[in-house]
Amino acid sequence: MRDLFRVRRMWRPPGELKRRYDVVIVGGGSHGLATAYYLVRNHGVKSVAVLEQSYIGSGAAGRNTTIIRSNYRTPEGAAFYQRSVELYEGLGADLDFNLLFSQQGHLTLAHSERALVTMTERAEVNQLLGIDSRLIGNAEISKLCPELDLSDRPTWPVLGALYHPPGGIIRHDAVVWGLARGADRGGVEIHPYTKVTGIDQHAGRVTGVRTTRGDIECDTVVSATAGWSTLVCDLAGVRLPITTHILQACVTEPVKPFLDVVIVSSQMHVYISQTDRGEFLIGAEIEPYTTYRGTGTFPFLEASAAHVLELFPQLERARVLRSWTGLCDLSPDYSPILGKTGVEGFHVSAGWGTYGFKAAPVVGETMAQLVATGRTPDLIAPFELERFHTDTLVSELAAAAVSH
Ligand code: PYC
Repeated sequence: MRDLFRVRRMWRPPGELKRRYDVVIVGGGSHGLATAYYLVRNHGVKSVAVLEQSYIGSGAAGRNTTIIRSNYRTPEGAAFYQRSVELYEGLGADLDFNLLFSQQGHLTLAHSERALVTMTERAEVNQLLGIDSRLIGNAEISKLCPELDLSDRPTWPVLGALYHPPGGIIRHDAVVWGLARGADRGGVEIHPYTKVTGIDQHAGRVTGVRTTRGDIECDTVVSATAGWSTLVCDLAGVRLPITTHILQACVTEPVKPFLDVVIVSSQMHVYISQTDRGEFLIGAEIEPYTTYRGTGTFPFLEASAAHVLELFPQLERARVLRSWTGLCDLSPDYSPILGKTGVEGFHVSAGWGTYGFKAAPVVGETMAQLVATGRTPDLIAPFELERFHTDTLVSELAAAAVSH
């Protein structure tokens, strides 16, 4: 009888912090947990602690809009995100946990002749880079999304779309929980509510971290802290060329399922999908000002609602259930900053803007490889912090987020 009421935990409750681990990962979001998971899975590195200042998945991993895609414009970005989609495709089976990954297709709408030209070019570049992506007309859009208003009623009628069939959505909290469980089963310790307050070094090499629960010695520290990256890297004396902005999103109350494709309108800075719970998930572009503000704004709700109704007037009576903001760490070239820094043994995953969650598995795989072997994997070599000193930027501006 007692067993009936026993709580089945997905990972062990945190115990005391040890005095030493081989690897300390700062940030218990999708990138930190994925790095821990692949360290164990691919390299057998088990002496790993993941330190999270709040509960796991409380940062960007729990505040994104769950979109997965790989239709990037640069060879570096396309190869990187393509690998991420591949890993996401097998991740549920790998973790033995249903991540509700729905590769329902991703449509970026064109509302002008100019946008059609840009999207034709983007489709061609995507195809050259091996990405499944093409321009489609309204007849095909209407088959994929019969409920979308394709008439000339909207202020900016739809003229076509960039179609990316492997794109889709996934349950973000399931990704966090599945990775946490996988890492925990491999022996990784997960310590929520443990804030890093200092990073110790000796002779240019990391030697440990200080936390609100005591000091730890270690050989390697990985910062995977998204919007907080500049603050954590400051502790190591590593300056990142990053500004932190907020991105806002909201969901409506659940309605009967009718949207099974991701719709993006760059013109209106809005993207929409329907979650497995039936909610319409609506997001906007980042706010142009820098802030760590955690509350949303009414202008976001007003503008997003107006834009969604241009596309789906039948949602007129749907009520907004909740809204939130997420912190986005934006780099100057809209590509991530990944790998080694000037401090030996201190590695970063940062500069994610609004496209970090979709990279979680490939970040985990490559950062784990870097930590375990000391060598930077080819896939992330173009994204090293060093590029801002060697002027070898990877400009992903044209495909990074919704409004480009
Ligand atoms: O890069 O796909 C994306 C994205 C969606 C929402 C924000 N960014």
